[in-house]
Amino acid sequence: MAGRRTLTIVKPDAFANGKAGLIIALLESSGFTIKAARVMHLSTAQAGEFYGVHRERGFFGELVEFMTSGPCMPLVLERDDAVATLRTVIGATDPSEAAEGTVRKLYAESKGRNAIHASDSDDNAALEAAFFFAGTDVLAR
Ligand code: 3AN
Repeated sequence: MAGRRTLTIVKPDAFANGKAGLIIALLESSGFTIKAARVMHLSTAQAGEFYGVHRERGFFGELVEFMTSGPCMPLVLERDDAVATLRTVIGATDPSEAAEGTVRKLYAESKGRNAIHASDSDDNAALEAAFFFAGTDVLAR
């Protein structure tokens, strides 16, 4: 059975554009409840570790620079079929390809500055949640 929790990050472009609250409202209106949240400014080391899987990609330096350019907000979210549902709610990586009403269609600037991250599997959701939160910082129920 698909898991009920996923990890999202409201990215620095959303903060710079004053859209963080609107994005969180859209997530809540899509049936997610917030189980953990923090506002933080990632270091270069943290951003590089989090996106380590992309280290060899041409956009890696740009991605780390962007993710460290301002505050971001990791959240643990809960609802049925959390990972797949959140991927649908955020839309395609490139906002020009994102469906109407998705977070990225509404709020992303570009493929790089794309407003939000969402875990792509239950296993990665657990790993990514542990990257940002101690177990005691995540609501148990
Ligand atoms: P998603 O975030 O939709 O899972 P991935 O896993 O393909 O997309 O890419 C991870 C992140 O890397 C994206 N959210 C985006 O910020 C960045 N990224 C992906 N492709 C590009 C690109 N061509 N140029 C700049 N940044 C990119």
